[in-house]
Amino acid sequence: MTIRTTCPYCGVGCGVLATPDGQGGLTVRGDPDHPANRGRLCVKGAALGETVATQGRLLTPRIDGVEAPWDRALDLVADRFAAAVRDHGPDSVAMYVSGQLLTEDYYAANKLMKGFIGSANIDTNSRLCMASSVAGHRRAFGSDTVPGLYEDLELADLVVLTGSNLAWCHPVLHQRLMAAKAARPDMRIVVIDPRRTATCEGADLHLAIAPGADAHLFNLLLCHLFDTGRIDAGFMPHVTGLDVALSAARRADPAATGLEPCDLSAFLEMWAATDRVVTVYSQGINQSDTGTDKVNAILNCHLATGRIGHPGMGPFSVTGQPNAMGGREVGGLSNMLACHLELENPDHRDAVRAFWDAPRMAERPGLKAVDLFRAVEEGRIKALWIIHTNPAVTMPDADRVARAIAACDFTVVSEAWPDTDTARLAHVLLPATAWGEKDGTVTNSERLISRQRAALPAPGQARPDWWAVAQVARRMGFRGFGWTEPAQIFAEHAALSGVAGALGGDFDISDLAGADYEALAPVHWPQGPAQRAGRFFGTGRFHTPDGRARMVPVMARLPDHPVGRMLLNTGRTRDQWHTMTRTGLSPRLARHLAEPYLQLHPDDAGRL
Ligand SMILES: Nc1nc2c(c(=O)[nH]1)N[C@H]1C(S)=C(S)[C@@H](COP(=O)(O)OP(=O)(O)OC[C@H]3O[C@@H](n4cnc5c(=O)[nH]c(N)nc54)[C@H](O)[C@@H]3O)O[C@H]1N2
Ligand SMILES: Nc1nc2c(c(=O)[nH]1)N[C@H]1C(S)=C(S)[C@@H](COP(=O)(O)OP(=O)(O)OC[C@H]3O[C@@H](n4cnc5c(=O)[nH]c(N)nc54)[C@H](O)[C@@H]3O)O[C@H]1N2
Ligand code: SF4
Ligand SMILES: [Mo]
Repeated sequence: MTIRTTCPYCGVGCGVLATPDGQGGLTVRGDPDHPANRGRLCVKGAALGETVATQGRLLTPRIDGVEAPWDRALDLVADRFAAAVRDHGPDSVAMYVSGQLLTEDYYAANKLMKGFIGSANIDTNSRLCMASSVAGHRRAFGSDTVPGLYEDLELADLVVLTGSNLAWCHPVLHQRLMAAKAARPDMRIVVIDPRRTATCEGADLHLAIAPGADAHLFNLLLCHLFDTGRIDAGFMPHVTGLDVALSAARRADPAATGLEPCDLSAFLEMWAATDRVVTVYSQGINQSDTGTDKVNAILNCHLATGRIGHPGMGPFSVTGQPNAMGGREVGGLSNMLACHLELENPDHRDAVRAFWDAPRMAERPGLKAVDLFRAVEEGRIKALWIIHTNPAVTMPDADRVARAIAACDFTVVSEAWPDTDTARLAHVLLPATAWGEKDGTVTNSERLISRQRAALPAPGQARPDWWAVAQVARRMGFRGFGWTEPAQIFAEHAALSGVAGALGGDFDISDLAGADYEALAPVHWPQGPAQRAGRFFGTGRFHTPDGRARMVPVMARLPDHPVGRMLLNTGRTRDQWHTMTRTGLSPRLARHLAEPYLQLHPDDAGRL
């Protein structure tokens, strides 16, 4: 039987048809009916069948390296967490989770920490990824809302990709863009990236910007828009802060961008003269000490021109992980509450407290990833639970983080494979069902909710992550974790979003609370008749207290670094997923690049 499911890798969120081959394996192909990919898959998605063998998997709980029954492992985790809370307070425990969790797993973890343990010390690897965009959106729109749809990339007359290697990192979306350009060659594509990447091959213009100079560039653009009369007077009643944003932008320095004056002015005029413009951005913008400002410099230009929330126009932060967006919906960051509600807002907290019947709500933001591992290092975190992420490799200053985890009094790691750098440091290892075996939902970059469905049985004693969280919660004596299947968690999450909607929030999927979970077809939020177009902010109504968007003054600066020092940046390779625990299993995927690589210009290499 063929199962309709969703790819577990990038935020494009492609639909996959998976058919068990009868020998424990799967054959996969793209789902022609899925709106994100219409049957396409990239090479990673196409190789999924090569990664589902259970050999080498973590199949039994382990305590200090020794196999143990679930009951003992769960009792131990619950005891140690309860003891830490009792002896040192709720802020002495922490969870570090992942944008790769399914929404149901994520919801359970967030509910346990923020409503029952009573600490917001739960952060996610999305902190390393999307957090600048979240902060930029909240500053400008008053909510963390991605305004547009994938279709906007196809409908635009100009697509600007800045800090995004879309061809490698969101391949199917890139294929859609290339197909749109082939059908409509007048469409222009500009890539802004210090490196010449594979994405540049399909572009009309590559701007090899100086690393970190994007705020200079977009501030120059804002000035150019103003100076050439492109500010949309009709949209200005919906926006505040044009004057202050503009006066900050006036200090931008064309020389700082490192661009040839003719390329720079060509870009400024192309953007200014094109109504249907989409600016796509990703880690070249987000992963920066000025990431949030870079985001707002981009948003400012779209707000000033009213180019937002209409077909073919808008800023577009593409999410990296398959459920980074779902994580934002459940409030997986330590400074967010569920359903885009605000932790600092007492009305929001009360509403969630009442809905959860929560005994001890977190009242203030918890530790963010870097601070969280600092607290671990300093011994302030007595019990730590890491789920579906490998921070000993992927946190900044990874060796220091690994040492901190190793020194923690009590560390639990939920993993599908036993030998990751983080799993090796665990006191308790809990075996998780992986893609192909588990059930739930994910939300992609364009707010499309899709089901992941199990096509294979759970191997050994592997269990879903939500189940382990709920078991520990119950053993700690908490009510409200009695779910027996993910459908119940999804229904609860959807119902809670109705509470958020009633408070004026934009994430309201409450009409899915009673949906047939088994049959749930991919569905966009926003829901509801008025919003079927699926875009936000075209009407000029924002989620700020006065309903107007905020243009944020951005003081562009460049990264602080000694002159002449070599700057390295990081990035992805086309056929591997992060620390490669799954993609590393496919021989086909290893053929793209023979070895880990460093791209260095020969002149630089020679000089160094
Ligand atoms: N194959 C594959 N695909 C993936 C992933 C994977 O592991 N493997 N991971 C997923 C995840 S979680 C994420 S977050 C996304 C990330 O998707 P991307 O952000 O597209 O990935 P990166 O490879 O980090 O590319 C960022 C680009 O920004 C450029 N850059 C660096 N500094 C600057 C700057 O200052 N300004 C500008 N304009 N550009 C700059 C880099 O040279 C690089 O080409 O990919 C997702 N897709
Ligand atoms: N140097 C450098 N560091 C980076 C980045 C960079 O560009 N450069 N990018 C950052 C970004 S954007 C991101 S998103 C992060 C990603 O960083 P991570 O999320 O830490 O990387 P992954 O390798 O995807 O780790 C996922 C882990 O989950 C395990 N796993 C797989 N399936 C399951 C399951 O169903 N349940 C459980 N419990 N576990 C499972 C996998 O075996 C793997 O160990 O890295 C960040 N760190
Ligand atoms: S583009 Fe992303 S979601 Fe689609 S098949 Fe490739 S990795 Fe999976
Ligand atoms: Mo990411």
